[in-house]
Order: sequence, then structure tokens, then C-alpha cells
Amino acid sequence: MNTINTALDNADLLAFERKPIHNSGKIQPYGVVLVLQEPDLKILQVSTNSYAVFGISPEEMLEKSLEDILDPFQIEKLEMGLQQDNLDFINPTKIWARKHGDDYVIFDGVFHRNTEGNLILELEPATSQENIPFLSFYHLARASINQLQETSRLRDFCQIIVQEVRKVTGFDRVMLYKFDEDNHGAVIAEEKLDHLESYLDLHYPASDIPKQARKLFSSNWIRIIPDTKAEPVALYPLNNPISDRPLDLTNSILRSPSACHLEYLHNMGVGASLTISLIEDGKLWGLIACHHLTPKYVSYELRKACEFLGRVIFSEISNREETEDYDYRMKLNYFGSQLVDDMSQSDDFVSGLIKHDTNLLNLTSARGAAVCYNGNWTLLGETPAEEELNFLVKWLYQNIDEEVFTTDSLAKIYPDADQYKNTASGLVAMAISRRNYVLWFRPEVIQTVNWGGDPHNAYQADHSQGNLKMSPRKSFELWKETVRLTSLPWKQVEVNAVKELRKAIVNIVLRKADELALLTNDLQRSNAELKRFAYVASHDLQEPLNHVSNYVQLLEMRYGERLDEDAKDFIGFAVEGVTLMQTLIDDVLAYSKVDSQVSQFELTEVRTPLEQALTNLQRRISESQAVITIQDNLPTIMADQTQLMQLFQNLLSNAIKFRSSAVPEIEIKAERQEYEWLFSVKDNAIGIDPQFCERIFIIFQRLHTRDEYPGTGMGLAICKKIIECHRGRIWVESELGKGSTFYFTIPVGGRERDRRN
Ligand code: BLA
Repeated sequence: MNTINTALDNADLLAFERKPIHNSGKIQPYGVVLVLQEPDLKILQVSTNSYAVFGISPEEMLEKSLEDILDPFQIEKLEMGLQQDNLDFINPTKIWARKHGDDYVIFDGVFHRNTEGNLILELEPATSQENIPFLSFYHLARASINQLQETSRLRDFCQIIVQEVRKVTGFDRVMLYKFDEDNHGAVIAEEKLDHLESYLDLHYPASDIPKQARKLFSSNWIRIIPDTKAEPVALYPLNNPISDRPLDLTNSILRSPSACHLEYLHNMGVGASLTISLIEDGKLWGLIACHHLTPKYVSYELRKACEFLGRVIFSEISNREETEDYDYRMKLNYFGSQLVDDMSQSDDFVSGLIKHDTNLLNLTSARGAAVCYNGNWTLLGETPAEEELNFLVKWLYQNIDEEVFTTDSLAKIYPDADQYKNTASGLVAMAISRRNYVLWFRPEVIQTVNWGGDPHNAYQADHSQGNLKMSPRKSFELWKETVRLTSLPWKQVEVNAVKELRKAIVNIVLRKADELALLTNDLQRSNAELKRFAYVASHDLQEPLNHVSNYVQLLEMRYGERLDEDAKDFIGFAVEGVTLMQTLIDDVLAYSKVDSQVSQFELTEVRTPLEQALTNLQRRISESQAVITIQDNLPTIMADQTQLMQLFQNLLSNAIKFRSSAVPEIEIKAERQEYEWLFSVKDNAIGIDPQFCERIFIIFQRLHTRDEYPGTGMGLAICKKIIECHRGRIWVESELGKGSTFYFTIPVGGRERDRRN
């Protein structure tokens, strides 16, 4: 929205806009208005110029009915026409009205019924005896549309419209005036006499065409002021005798324009004007404004032809406006679907929006973007600092209801933004949910707007006569305004792209929230079970186990000499059982302790935990004479060092434990891939039947009996859990008798980075 100051917030203007302009009871004097009672068409009100036109005074007119002043042969035809609801069938009608005596004057007569049901007949002097043939409009419209088809730019298009309208009507100046969202407007096409100064590209404040006037234009599409200097005439009597109220003249042709507007036209040097509304989807899009230096009358038919031209051609304009941005829109569509793809493939949608070749900035051609999700900021490009953004989001949350809010001048509504006008004068704010936002920013671009006269002094209000009188500015001389704190405007296609993205995000966030709720439930349950088990294991089990262990040892010490060999073996088995049980408990505890919540992710040189593991395994390594080769340049990654040590220790001790008859050879490597590090631990041990390659990572799964290979079957389950904590993957490639290679990955940016499959 363009928020150029147009004094719109002025109390006088607001008061003026509440005053009706449709029931002043004043008529332009070039025609006559008759208000008729149905069905006998008795004259209830008449404009006071009746004497000048018919030679009959208004008082006398009120004693007559239409029959008395028309040529009698017409009356029957009119009465039939008036029985229809749709009066278009008899409009316009050539009407021969009797002047005093037997003289007749010819009028174009147009009937309409107003909102109160009054029948109103307006008589305008007929300038031609014949109707302008409809076909000639058609040809005209078709010729201009053919031309239009060849132009693609909206501007050229509008230029053709003003050319055509000027050709048909002969006005000195014809302009196409387009409203902005804040109701100020600009002349975007002009065709004129050469010596007149140009109004092209001049802006005019919203107060030049106040609200009640704009409202009127939506129902009355075409308005003519043939002589801006003509003295208006009143209706007689002023109030309608049936309702005892002023007459509603909204759809009248002859209604005299408000004095303020007439003064405006005088100040502009305009002698006559014709104005055609351009309506799009029920909203006033713009106007075709025609000016003539001297008085000028345009017949009903010609006005209708212009209205027709306006409507037909304008429907092309709206299409054109849509297609003008076609290529850009297609590009934004592509970016939008790219973002949605990236979002749905990421574990968290924010990375999907930020971390790829196509990112949030592409969607609106913004210079900066920021996502606030669950209190965390992710920034992209040029943005205000996080601290400022926190305040901004709070302000948005408290003041803005729209799901997608745009401004090209944030500082004008949120003064704190002045400090960072160079990054965020323009803002698009998309609310996802409570306090979660995606924001786009554009820097200030200092612009010059050319106004037709000083917009800050567009009018004067005068209260001296007891009621409010508004007068327009006297000078329309070029008034240049430098507009600061404003960015380039956001295009509708960009805003639409943001709205589309919002739908996708809301869907993803909602779906993720559902999935997460389920998952969290499951996880919480199993974590809780595990923790409970670990607790039981460490306390409840440990104690009786110590008991057993102590008593068995006591038995051996006290009665050792009295026991036979079998009894000693049994004690040995009991001690072994207890030790195994102890390891099991330790392993389960170790497993339950691998928990992302308590992990400490820090920059870790992989070699350090690996060397610790080797130290811990020193005895087994030297016993087995294992040869361990480690790649020279192992990377530094974001990881929990203790967990990494445990991981290497488990993998290495397996490689040694399950060694074949050959001397164990183990090779450790790391390789950088696009988004992650790929580690491998390769051995020449007994290998694993591929069908079991997945099972081995499951808790308590063993492929061998404890007699063959000792252990709890927890080691690889712990490894898997550690890697999952790091958002990586672990797997094994192996064949029986051919050794195994264990692979695991860790994302380059650590756990915060997405897992990519
Ligand atoms: C009406 N003001 C209008 C109309 C136009 C403009 C086109 C409609 C005229 C019609 O219906 O015949 C303004 N005309 C322009 C502009 C250009 C132009 C911007 O040619 C640019 C080239 N006008 C003022 C102020 C007030 C005001 C200060 O300048 C009052 C606050 C009022 N304008 C005003 C009113 C009408 C009007 C009341 C309606 C006139 C009527 O139909 O009674």
C-alpha cells in the first residue's frame, strides 16, 4: 500500500465525506427534470427552469400531468414502456414537448426510478434527430480492440483507449486515471490538444475525489457536466411532496455536481467534463476523465457509446493487467513449488525455506528474509538484528490481524523501524501461527512523486458560515515530493506467492505437529520405560546382585576347602553369571544414557575420541596383534565426543572380538559428501550373513551364543542410538567369511543440519 500523505486523516475531510451529495435538489440548467406520480404521470416536482424551456412556470407545471405537455401521440407508447421494470427499452426516447402555444421542442428523454420508487424524467436537448447507429460503435470498438490485441503493455493499452475516446468525442483532453490502494491516483495515459500542458504521470490526492463521490460512481457509470460555469437550478418544491424529503438523484444525469467539484474544475480551467467509471470486480479501478476548455455537450447516444467503449475495452485492461506479470508469476510459481518440495523433504520446514539454491528471497525478490519459529530466528540476506526482530514480531502480533501483511513503509506505521530503514522499509509479514512468522524485507528507495498541486494543502475548510464548506486548492502546479522511508512496492503477484506459500507451510506445520505429537507420545513412552528399566536395573537389581556376588564369594572363602570340584565349578558359574548380569546392567544404562537431550554437541576432532577408544582397547589390541590403519586427515565435526568414543570403541572391539583366524586388520576412513561425512570401519573378521545385517542393530539381538562370543548384544544398538542422536545413519555391508564394513554418517553442520536420504 502506498501511504503517501494525502491529508486523508483530516477531520474536516472525514466530516465532508459524511455529507450526502446525491440529494442537493439542484440540477444543471441545460435540461429539465420532472418527477412524476404513477400511473397517471401527474407532475410532482419540476426544475425551476421550466419557464425558460416550456414557457410554463413551475407552479403551473405542478397542476399538469405529462400528457398535458407532450405531443399526445407519444403518451400511449410511453405508458406502455413504463409498465416494464426495465426502462432501457424506452431510453432514450425522442420527446416532443409543447412550449406555450403550439411550438414544440425536441428532447432526448430518459426515465429512471430512484431508490424511493419515484419516477424521474430527464429531458436533455436533442442535438441530433437520429440515433447514432449502434453498428458504428461496434466498428469503433472492434477497431480499437484489434489495435489493443497488438499491444502487450498496459500503458500502451491505456494510451489507445484515451486516443479512441478523444477521437469519438472531440474533447480537448482525455485522461485515464488509475486509483491506488489508498485512493489517491495518477494519470497513466493522456491524449490532448498540443498546446495544453501535460498531466501525464501526475498524482492527485484522495481528497480530490472524496469517498461519497467514489461511491456514487459505482452506480452511475457516466457523468457529464456540459458547462461548468452554468448556474444550477433547484427542484420545485425542494422536497418530494410524497416523502417530504429531498429527492435521491444518485442515478440522475442532470444532477448538479457539488460546488466544491465545480470550483475544482474552474481552478483547473475546465469548461466541460465527461467522466466514465472503470469498474473491476465491483470496485472502482479508475476513470476516463475528459476535459474541454469551453462548454461542450455530448449526446446521450455518444455517451452510451463511450460507456460501451469503456466497458468493453476495460475488460481487456483487466485481462492485460493479469497477463502483464505473467512471466514473473510463472517464475514465482516455480520458486514456490521448489520451496514446498524442499520443505516437505526436510525434517524441519525452516531449513527447506532457507538452505537451498531457491530460497525465500526468490519468492518476493526481497533483499532479506527471516523466519521466527518457536522462538528461534533463522536469517537470510540483509535483515534487521534478531533483537529488533523480536520487538517487530511482538508489534505485529499485537497490531496486525492479516495472515499476510504488506507495507512499503514500515517506519510510517512502526516508528522504531526508522533505525533499520536501509534493510527494512518494506515488509511482508506472513503469520504462521501464534508468534511464528516469516518476514521479507526491502531497503528504502528514495523516490520522487509528482503531484498536481501540493497534496498537503489539497483543500481548505471553512466553518465561518456555520456549516462546513470545502474549497479545493487554487494551484495545480507541479509539486515534487521526495518520498523517504519507502521501499519499492510489493507486487500483487509477490503477495499472492506468499499467500500460496503460507497455505503449504500451514499444512506442513500442522501435519508435522500431528506426526510429532504421535511420535513424541511413542518416544516418551518408550523412553520412560527405558529409564524406568534402567533405574530398576541400577538400583533394584544391583543390590540383590551384589548380595549374590558377596555370598557366593563368602561361600568360596569359608567353605572352599570343604567343597569338591563340581561345587567349585558351580560357584564359578554363579560368579560368571553375576558378572554378565553386571555388564548387561551397565550396557543398558549406557544405552539409556544416549539421549539427545543431554548430549553435548561441540566441534570435535574425530581423531581424539578415536584415540581414546584405542587406549581403552589397548590390551585387546595387543593380545590380538590387530593392525589398525587410520586415515590421516580425519575431519573436525559437530558431535558429542564421549558418544563418538563409545561408538568407535564398540565397533573396534567387535572387529577384534569376531576376528577370523587371520590377524585382525582394521581400516578407518572418512569421506566428505555433499551434506555429510561418511565414516567407514572395515575389518577382515568373520563377516555377517547379509540377511542379518539389519537385525544386529536391534537391542538384545545376538547372532551367536554367548559361549561362542561373549557380550550382551547391546553394543551395536548403542552405536545406532548414538548416530541417531547425531541425525546420521549407520549400516553394515558384509558377507560371511569376507569381513564387514560398518558405515555411519554425520551431517556436516552437526545435528541441526537436516538428514537427507
Ligand atoms: C468529483 N473529482 C471528482 C471527479 C473527478 C475528480 C474526476 C468526478 C467528476 C464527475 O463525476 O463528473 C477529480 N478530475 C479529478 C482529478 C483529475 C480530474 C484528480 O481531471 C486529475 C486530472 N474535490 C476536491 C476537494 C473536494 C472535492 C478538496 O478537490 C472536497 C473535499 C470533492 N470531487 C469532489 C466531489 C465530487 C468530486 C464532492 C463529486 C461531484 C459530484 O458528483 O457531485
